[in-house]
Amino acid sequence: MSNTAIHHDNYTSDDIQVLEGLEAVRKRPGMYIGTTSSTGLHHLVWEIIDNSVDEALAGYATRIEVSVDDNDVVTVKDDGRGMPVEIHPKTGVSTVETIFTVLHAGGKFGGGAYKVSGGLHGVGASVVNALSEWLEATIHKDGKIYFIRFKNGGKVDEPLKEIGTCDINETGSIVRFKADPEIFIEGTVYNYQTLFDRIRQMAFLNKGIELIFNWNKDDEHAGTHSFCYEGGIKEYVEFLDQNENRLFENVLYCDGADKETSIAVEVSLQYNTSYTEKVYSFCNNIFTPDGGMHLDGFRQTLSRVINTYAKDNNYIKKDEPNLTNDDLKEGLTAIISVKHPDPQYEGQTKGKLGNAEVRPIVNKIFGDFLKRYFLENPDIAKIIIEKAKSASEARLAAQKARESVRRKDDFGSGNLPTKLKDCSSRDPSICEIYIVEGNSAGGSAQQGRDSNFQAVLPLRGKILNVEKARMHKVFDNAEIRMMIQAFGCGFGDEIDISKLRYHKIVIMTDADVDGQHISTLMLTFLYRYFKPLIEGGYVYLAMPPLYGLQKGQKVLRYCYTDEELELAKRDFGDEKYVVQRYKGLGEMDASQLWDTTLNPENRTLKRVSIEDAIDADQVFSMLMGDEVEPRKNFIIENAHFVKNLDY
Ligand code: TSJ
Repeated sequence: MSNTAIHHDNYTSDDIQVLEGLEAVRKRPGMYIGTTSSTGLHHLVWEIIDNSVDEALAGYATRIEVSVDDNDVVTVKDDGRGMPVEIHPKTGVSTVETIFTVLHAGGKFGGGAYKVSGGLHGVGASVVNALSEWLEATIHKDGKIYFIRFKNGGKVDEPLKEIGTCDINETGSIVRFKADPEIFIEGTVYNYQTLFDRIRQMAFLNKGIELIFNWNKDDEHAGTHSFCYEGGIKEYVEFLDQNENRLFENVLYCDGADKETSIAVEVSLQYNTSYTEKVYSFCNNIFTPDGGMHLDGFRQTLSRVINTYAKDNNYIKKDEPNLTNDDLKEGLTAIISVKHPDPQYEGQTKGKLGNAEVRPIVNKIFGDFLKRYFLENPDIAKIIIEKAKSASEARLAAQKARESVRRKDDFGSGNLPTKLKDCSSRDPSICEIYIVEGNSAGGSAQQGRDSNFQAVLPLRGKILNVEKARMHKVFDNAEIRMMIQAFGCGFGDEIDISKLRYHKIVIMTDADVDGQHISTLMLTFLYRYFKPLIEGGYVYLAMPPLYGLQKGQKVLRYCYTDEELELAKRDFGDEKYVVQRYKGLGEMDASQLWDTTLNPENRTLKRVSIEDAIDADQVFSMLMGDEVEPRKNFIIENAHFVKNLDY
């Protein structure tokens, strides 16, 4: 029987639909939250937070507190109006109960304002309820405190009741829930960094809202963080550029709204001395990794206004070509954030904003602002134009350099670098290339490998730090040229994965700080010039053992971590052995290297994946700073563990 039926007599078929709804969610959770992995678990938190953010965007809440307790219970609390408690005319039960038991009911109770919930990830609070072991809501409203509790995937446990009184001015909603471990295959443990990053991002994207994050666990992250940015996305750009040298002091910022469509637009931007761009677009607080109409409008306008100004002021002569979008990208950091009452997301992964009406609105709001800003700040206009002109010149020089590199090395002719010890198979799906630090390790790898499908490319010393170098410099580097030739798939914008010669690119370095530095440089290089290879999951880190338990010449056992060593020591009882610490790959002979690091039967590979472009970019510029510790952590955290990989 429908759980709503117990609250009124004449229930209709609509009410039975209610319970079926939540059961459908439990039956096919993937349909509602995409995945029941850790990502899906975190979606539950986003969904609940989004409701509070909506209340804040509507102007009624200013403070949102998110807490995670030791037992993986999440609490979200806001100081808004408090969820409506009166009987809902359609369902005959309280509106709050309806919100938690009717699929997609959330959006229908709001009034007019933009809804974050119900957007790309928004599935409604009822989905969270359906996928929770239990869920409680406490509401402060009209001087009264109300409470309702659900259990076992959304069944009413305690119907809504008044449990006390409070000051008439004290209003708000508190939702606590425990995700259902029967649904979430990877468990219900939350990731600190994931929550931290998203909560901070929400604070950047919604200026003036205070977001508090309590991590009430007994670990190294324990504590409270409060995020509140009066400058909003202006401060977001400052944050993204904290490790960069800005070209001028102020961040450009504008906002505006189109009355007719209720579309609101915010843009902030700054230029720095680097050669890469960090431009991120959002709709309704959701990152749109594939851009869309808001991003198109931004780029069109930037180009149009800058070129018009440059021609009018004789920075570009009448017969000279315009600055291109590529010229304007170098060193650009920008956020484009739009709010839309009815967003349409397009593309395979729904990562692109499709609403065509957004583009002219961005053109108008950002264009009017930028024209005026340049008139009032000609010195800044000059700095930006000169940066773009120098990018344009460098691009022409790089073009020539690329062409000469291509000719010299015969890229695309199938010629391979002499240092490459190739494999005999020509089936890329089984071929692997080990990129090995140092010549001696390269020698062991060459002898130890299975040359049917494993190629080895030894690199000498540290490859160029590509983050700080322009493209033509990058291609002057011999080690980098060898990699490009060996991969065979082109580079940059011209990558053709179907030509990639190896479906596993394995970076193999010593397990020391130097080795980690080289891995980082390699990943930066691949990230900048071979992004599709990382996105496609073709890049791995080899995991050589740290220790060997040796008896005479024989290695009894290899250990890959300190914990493993401790366990191994306990297992050995009376056996006599010495612990050998491998300082470098070169200390292992060919057969040891095969046994531990190359043989697909025994080895451990970590697949490198970049899930979030923003974080990755941040990480990469952070990595290029002087601190060793964050670099180390990156390598460890971003390499996803894949043991005995066999696909
Ligand atoms: F839905 C939910 F459970 F996910 C949830 C909603 C969770 C949390 C933590 C907060 C909220 C929420 C909902 N916070 N504030 C509101 N506001 C309303 O639902 C509300 C209140 C009053 C009126 C009104 O017209 O008087 C309208 C709305 C939408």
